[in-house]
Amino acid sequence: MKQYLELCTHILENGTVKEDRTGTGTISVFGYQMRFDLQKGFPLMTTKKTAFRLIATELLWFLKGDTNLRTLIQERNPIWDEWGFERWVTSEEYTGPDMTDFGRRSVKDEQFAEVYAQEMDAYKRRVVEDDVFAEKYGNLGPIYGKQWRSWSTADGSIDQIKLLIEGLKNNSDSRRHIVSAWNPSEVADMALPPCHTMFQFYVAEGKLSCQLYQRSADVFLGVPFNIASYALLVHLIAEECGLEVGDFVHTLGDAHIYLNHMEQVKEQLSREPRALPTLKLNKEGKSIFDMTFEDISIEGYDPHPKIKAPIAV
Ligand code: THF
Repeated sequence: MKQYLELCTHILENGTVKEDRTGTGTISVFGYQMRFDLQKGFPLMTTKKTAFRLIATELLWFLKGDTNLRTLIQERNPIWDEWGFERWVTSEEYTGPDMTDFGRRSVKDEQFAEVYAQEMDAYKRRVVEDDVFAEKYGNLGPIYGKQWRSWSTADGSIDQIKLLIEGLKNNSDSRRHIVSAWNPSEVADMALPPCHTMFQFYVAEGKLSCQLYQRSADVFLGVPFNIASYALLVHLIAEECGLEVGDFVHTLGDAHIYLNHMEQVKEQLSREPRALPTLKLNKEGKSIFDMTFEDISIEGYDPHPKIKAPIAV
């Protein structure tokens, strides 16, 4: 994953320090592109241990059209917790301890971190146990799953993934194999407007390639997930369409390293990349919409140890 380490170095050498929505501060560049040949192995970070299970269960959640946190909580996937929790603690109904700015405060203040952990626990338990609560506060709004599988129109909805698969099967040379998650009329209702905003597929010589335009890229925590997630998507769609995998092209808009991730990035840059793992799919006639995590595995993954970092909310 030389490409990823080069991105980090490029930002450190050429980036501008800027304020951001979360108040954490970043160093960023605007516009960058990486390319991963998926024939050469599965692009899961080898310079830090990366939780493939979380990446795969998130992608399957998107593909099922699900936008409720309940499913992820049941799968022990915590990566969207903060965004559901934020909706709950900023609502009129919430009457517990003050959770203003919980992301940053929980890093700085140990006592607060404990109260926060308790509130988060209670929130997650309620999303799993209470249907009415889950409907209201487990729901992240019309994020990826909704836009991919049921983009609202005046007289119904559009299943972009189904159309994509049909298009690839029936008219592979088309230049319109596009899926958009950025729906301007619904952005305001989303817990977080989509970071990976649109992608395009391309077929040549029996190989399926994909390019993603990502408007905002959290380079240390998000990008390793995003690369592996789209690589997995290419494998799934290729399998469905009887194609080999080609390239994943990753185009970034605001590519930033949070200032509280600097030490972690430098640690990662000091490490030597290792051989990439391989992906195994056990599809057996299942549609990609019915696949579960048990049908997907990673072999030969031997990364350097995990590097911890706080997520900006
Ligand atoms: N918000 C921010 N600030 N960055 C993001 O990358 C991001 N996402 C999704 C939505 N909002 C975002 C959520 N994706 C982790 C990774 C990806 C996430 C959210 C969190 C994370 O904390 N990873 C840690 C721990 C994982 C583990 O438990 O093993 C890691 O070390 O990788 C971008 O799409």
